[in-house]
Amino acid sequence: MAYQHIIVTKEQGYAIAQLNRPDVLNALNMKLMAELVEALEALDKDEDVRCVIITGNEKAFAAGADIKEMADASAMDMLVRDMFARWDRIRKIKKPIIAAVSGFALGGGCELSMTCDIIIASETAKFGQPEINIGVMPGAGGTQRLTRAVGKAKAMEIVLTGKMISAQEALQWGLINKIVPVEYYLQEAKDLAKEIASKPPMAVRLAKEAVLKAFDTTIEAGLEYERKNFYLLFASDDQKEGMKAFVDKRKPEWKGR
Ligand code: DAK
Repeated sequence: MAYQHIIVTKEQGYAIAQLNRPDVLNALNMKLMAELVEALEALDKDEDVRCVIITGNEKAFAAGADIKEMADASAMDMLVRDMFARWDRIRKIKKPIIAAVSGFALGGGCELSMTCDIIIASETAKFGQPEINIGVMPGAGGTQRLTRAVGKAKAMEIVLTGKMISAQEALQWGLINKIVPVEYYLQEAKDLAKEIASKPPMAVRLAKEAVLKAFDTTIEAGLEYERKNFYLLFASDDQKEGMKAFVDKRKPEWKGR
């Protein structure tokens, strides 16, 4: 499928969706977001794909939503564009998504990375929610996901000052998983994607679902949800295969069923 603002490539077991508006630091306009959501939903249904990487380029993951596209919008325009619905669809992707971030991940770019399940950053990555500097505030999860990731004190500092934080700070504060030299950040994400793709897909899917549940439920309801997913996996061929292979001292062969 040909897209205008993203490049989708498929490798053995995983796929990469690269944001591709380099002239504007991958600013997320409506067309790019529509293409990204469409691509992610197609990859979610593709049985050959077990993990997805979203990346940008060395200079920018994404410098936020496209300010030029929003500048003259009225509240009604924003409502009618219904951008939230699109962002919500990313949250509903069942396969694991890794953000491979280098350079700027600001505003909607930072929010997009936080919507992913794992963030691998290059040493040059810079995260931030600078919306306050242009008269608004985060609108795609920045106040919620950032606060859950780094806690209230740091989230307040980032959201209220609009300052950027370095990859090192992001790592220390628990926002990202790992920092690697800029030459390797995509390779690191690919290695991780390959590793996840080698696991039983149904267990991966239900485990992702259960971890995400922790964000919007009580501990009691979350534990119950986890237990049900755990039981459900005993209905899968892969559970039988995984445990039998362990007992037989051989490598399991996953069917994804
Ligand atoms: N939008 C449009 N163009 C952008 C852009 C952006 N966010 N960021 C950069 N560009 C463009 C610049 O205008 C420039 O284009 P030309 O002037 O060459 O035509 C080109 O990219 C290169 O940028 P600079 O010349 O500024 O490059 P520098 O290295 O000097 O500076 C910078 C890099 C990242 C510090 C700077 O570009 C910058 O401050 N950019 C804006 C960052 C920002 O404020 N981001 C937050 C945007 S608001 C929602 C979903 C999402 C959102 C809201 C609602 N819903 C679901 C409802 C998200 C909102 C936002 O993200």
